[in-house]
Amino acid sequence: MMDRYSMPTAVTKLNDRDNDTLEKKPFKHSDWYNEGEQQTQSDIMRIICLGRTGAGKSSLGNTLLGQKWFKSKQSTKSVTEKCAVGNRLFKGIQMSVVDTPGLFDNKLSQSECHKEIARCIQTVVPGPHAFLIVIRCDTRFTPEEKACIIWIKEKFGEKALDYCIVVMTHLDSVEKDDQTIEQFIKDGDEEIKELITKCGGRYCAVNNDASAEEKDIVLIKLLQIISIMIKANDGKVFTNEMIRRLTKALRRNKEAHGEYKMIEPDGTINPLPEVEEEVAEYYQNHH
Ligand SMILES: Nc1nc2c(ncn2[C@@H]2O[C@H](COP(=O)(O)OP(=O)(O)O)[C@@H](O)[C@H]2O)c(=O)[nH]1
Ligand SMILES: [Mg+2]
Repeated sequence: MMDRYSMPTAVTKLNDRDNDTLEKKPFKHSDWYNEGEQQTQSDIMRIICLGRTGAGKSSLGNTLLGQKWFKSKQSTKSVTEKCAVGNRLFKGIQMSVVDTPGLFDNKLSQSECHKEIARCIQTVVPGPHAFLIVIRCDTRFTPEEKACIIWIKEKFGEKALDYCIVVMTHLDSVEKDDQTIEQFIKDGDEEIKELITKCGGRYCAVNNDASAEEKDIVLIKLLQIISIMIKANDGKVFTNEMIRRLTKALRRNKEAHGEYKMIEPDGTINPLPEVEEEVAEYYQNHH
């Protein structure tokens, strides 16, 4: 019988390439944008980490940024956590990474959740290039994680799945058992396969405790998956009615009050009340 789960060739090819080749391939902005285009604000690669508390979002964010930028915690007891932003210039690519609180935990009220969405999305206008769905490969899938596709569809719409990549943290625990991630997925939970399949077969695995060199290799793989995904999305960032409304609210605010400092040097976000209201209103009308 054929395996229910099969990876698209693009991803398989990436896995087959050896790391030497990956390291030697320089990254150019033209991988994402047309040759000759000047780098502007909109050339920033915007990535959002989503997942439950304890999934490894902040650690993954730090792996991507190459430094301990976001606070990461041992305890899964969530203190009020907020979205935050970090940046890195990596192999010619200016990245902006947004860390989020556990939006899949069902611990936040609807209005708190929508506030966090507003806070997160206003830092990635005109839209993100990628949503990373962060899960762990050392613990069982939680019911909230199983429902994450429904959550994403509900909050961002079906099209958002074209921009999702599953990132599995705690790869060290799989490797400790002398397994590869491919074996782990193949032999593992049907629901993880389903999640990966719903995300177009796009996934990668990371040990956030690995050496800086190993982590940069994972980042290169991830950037290649994002690159392939962007091409499949005709070079377009993810947008929807909510993001368009939020973008307009930001513009109106700028016209009325001038430039405002949305992101502090430490990565914390100053939310704009008008944007929060716009997003809250959008969700009221769409539920
Ligand atoms: N061994 C190992 N520990 C990890 C890995 N990723 C995250 N952690 C740990 O898992 C815990 C939760 O991670 P954190 O990034 O704070 O999760 P978040 O709540 O999703 O932001 C922390 O103690 C991290 O140090 C990994 O790949 N391997
Ligand atoms: Mg965190």
